[in-house]
Amino acid sequence: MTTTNDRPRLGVGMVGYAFMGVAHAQAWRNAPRFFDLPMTVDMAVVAGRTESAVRAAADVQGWRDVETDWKALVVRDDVDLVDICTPGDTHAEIAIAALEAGRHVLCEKPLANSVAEAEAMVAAAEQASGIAMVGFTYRRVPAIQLARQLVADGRIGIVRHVRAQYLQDWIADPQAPLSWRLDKQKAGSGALGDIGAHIVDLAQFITGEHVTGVSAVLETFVHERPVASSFSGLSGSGDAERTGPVTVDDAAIFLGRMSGGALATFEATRFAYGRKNAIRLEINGSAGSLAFDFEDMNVLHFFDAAEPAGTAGFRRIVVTEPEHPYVGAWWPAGHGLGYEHAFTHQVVDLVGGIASGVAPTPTFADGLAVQRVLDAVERSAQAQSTWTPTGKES
Ligand code: 4PW
Repeated sequence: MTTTNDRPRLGVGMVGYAFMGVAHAQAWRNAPRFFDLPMTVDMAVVAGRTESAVRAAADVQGWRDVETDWKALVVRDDVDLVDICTPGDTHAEIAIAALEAGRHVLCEKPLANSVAEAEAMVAAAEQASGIAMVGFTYRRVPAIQLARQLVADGRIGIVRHVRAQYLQDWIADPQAPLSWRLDKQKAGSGALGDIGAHIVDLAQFITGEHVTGVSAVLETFVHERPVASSFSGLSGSGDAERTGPVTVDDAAIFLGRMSGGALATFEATRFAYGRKNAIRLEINGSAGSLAFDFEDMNVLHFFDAAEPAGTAGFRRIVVTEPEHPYVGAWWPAGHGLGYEHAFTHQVVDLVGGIASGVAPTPTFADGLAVQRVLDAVERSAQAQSTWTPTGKES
């Protein structure tokens, strides 16, 4: 086995260090410790606007140096890859600058705040020498990989239905404070882009099909919230005296048609009390069904319609055997993986892609494909063109 020192170095510069930055930093730290990577990862530098805060984050997360301006980070000699963990309004500018500077890019989802921005990012990626990847991390949960494999192997036959939900509850309380995720300028949209983007990507990833059209409703239930006095992760406390507007959707529900003929339903909400990070997918095909819930993320349920009716039933597959993708690098069978592992797998595949020169998916083009669906959802919800009133409206 080659020693770490024989391998080419990959200098990483991360922009943003909050929730997503924490998740990405642990991935950069852990990937080389659990996987045999073809490159030596150097966690060179992290950027943030406030020097004291970014220094504190660098110490905790393991970055060698800090910058207070991302523009300085992307052109540093010790940075080969720029990892973008900022709100969506900055993705396009940072990614395009980094690609033009010859850097590889990993960009958090959704790719951008608009189709136009996402198109510009795809155009920059096409011209660039570097690899560009978007962080639809849940693709790299082993049970999701197994679901895709079973569909590709024809184990559920022709896909008839995709039922996809992403349910959280962190703003179900009207007193939950404002954060950038509730600000259209920063986030582009609300539940739709923040979590709906994941289930659109997963539906397309697992089935190998794409969404061809949608009919949507969006709703904002709470229009005014306390201004945050502190915020971390997905929770914070609000100022008792001051409120501000919510400018995004709280929930998005839409029907879709898939390119292979399936009907799909999508629901993204942060108002589902008791559901913390429930990504629920059920796929029904002509020969069987699959079901997954991220809150039990090491398990995939599989129904095989060929089994005798008397004993048929959903089989609970615990996806922790070493033969499943990524799993063998971690713990013995049955010990399970968590939220953070998919971020580590993302780094493993990205570093492998850079070393081999073959861009890993999801590419920026995949990110643009999801962005087009989000945009269609917003246009459909605004137009209400396929909305047919029942005649009993109140
Ligand atoms: O995966 C999810 C994100 O994409 C996280 O659980 C939170 O919701 C943070 O942003 C979205």
